[in-house]
Amino acid sequence: MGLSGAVLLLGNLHFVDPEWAGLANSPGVEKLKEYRSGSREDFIARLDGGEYDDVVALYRSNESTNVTGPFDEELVGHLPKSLRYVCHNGAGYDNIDVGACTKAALTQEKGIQVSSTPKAVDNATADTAIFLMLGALRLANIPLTVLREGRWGTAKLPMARDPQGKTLGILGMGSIGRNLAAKARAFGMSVQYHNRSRLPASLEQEAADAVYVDWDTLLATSDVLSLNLSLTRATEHIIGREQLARMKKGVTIVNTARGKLIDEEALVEALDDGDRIWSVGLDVFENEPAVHPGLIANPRVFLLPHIGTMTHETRKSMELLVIDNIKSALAEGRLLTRVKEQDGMD
Ligand SMILES: *[C@@H]1O[C@H](CO)[C@@H](O)[C@H](O)[C@H]1NC(C)=O
Ligand SMILES: *[C@@H]1O[C@H](CO)[C@@H](O)[C@H](O)[C@H]1NC(C)=O
Ligand SMILES: *[C@@H]1O[C@H](CO)[C@@H](O)[C@H](O)[C@H]1NC(C)=O
Ligand SMILES: *[C@@H]1O[C@H](CO)[C@@H](O)[C@H](O)[C@H]1NC(C)=O
Ligand SMILES: CC(=O)N[C@H]1CO[C@H](CO)[C@@H](O)[C@@H]1O
Repeated sequence: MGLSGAVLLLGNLHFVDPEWAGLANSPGVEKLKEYRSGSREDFIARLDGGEYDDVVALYRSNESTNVTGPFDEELVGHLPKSLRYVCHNGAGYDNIDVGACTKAALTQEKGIQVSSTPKAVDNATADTAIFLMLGALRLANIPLTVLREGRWGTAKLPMARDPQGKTLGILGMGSIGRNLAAKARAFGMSVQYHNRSRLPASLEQEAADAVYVDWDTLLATSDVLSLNLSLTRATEHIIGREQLARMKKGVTIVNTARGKLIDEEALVEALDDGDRIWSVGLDVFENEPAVHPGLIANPRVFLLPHIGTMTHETRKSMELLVIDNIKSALAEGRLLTRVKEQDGMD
């Protein structure tokens, strides 16, 4: 059961302007409207003035936070009664108050459903984890710096490590973790994982037959530990002083998920304490874009400025997935990738 009405673009598009224009011919789409730039005050005034009273679905670019401010309870309170779907571009949606959208059921006829773009980020994020893992095992920061500083030939280069024969431990076995597991196999690694619940056999197969182990075993026996779990109150600083102390001597730690999963102060201390940690590879930080000076100062740390999904192909796939969510919502009354907090909502 589809529905019809206008679709509103909030913020900018980078790759899919033609597909956005093409949406006008899609079932249920009566009109395309755009609010690419402006301010929160202006946008709210237009909402209150009835300019968007025919809008049933909204394309929300991640950078639209920059235009309208956060998609919080206040903003949700001004949305038109006609609005049923918010299709967000981003795997993370911490800048949307999903609870307020769900609760809008009290004022809206049926509440507002929200979609994000998981899956589309899997390959790029897993690739980044592999890149960081190899970079960290190779202590790549040291030779890269030596070359650029013109010290090749005079500086001493360290002997590094291969991934072959090592054990990769993955914490949080979602679809990114499973993608990473399959890729790690190609480097001759054995893969183990820990998740709050063990995966069903079919998903373990997708994860290249990764072996389920308990938390202690994961910490004590992984040569490389990669984090791929969501940040919640329960997982903040899941890697702290105590966990670092329980890790295998000479471990390499990789994080492409969220910076706050690691207590950065404790990590810097552990890095500075002899050879307990071989190396670290990070794409995310506790207080981005600030990076702990102890990490910058340590040559065994391989750093990236949160570029996990920053490729043409992946950013385009993400934008296309937002368009596909809108199409499916209007034609069939169903989002393709609704956020898990709204499981069971209808
Ligand atoms: C999305 O926007 C938030 C700020 O609202 C920013 O912190 C985050 O890095 C952005 N993510 C992407 C993938 O651009
Ligand atoms: C939005 O971000 C752009 C750069 O990405 C910046 O030039 C502009 O000033 C920002 N606008 C607002 C309203 O913060
Ligand atoms: C990741 O890449 C593989 C190989 O190209 C492809 O088959 C797969 O569909 C991609 N995964 C996702 C979730 O897009
Ligand atoms: C991992 O554990 C979490 C929490 O129990 C669960 O929500 C998630 O579905 C698990 N992952 C898989 C793929 O089973
Ligand atoms: C923080 C982060 O990137 N977590 C992701 C790990 O993988 C699961 C499953 O793909 C995602 O749901 C999380 O967002």
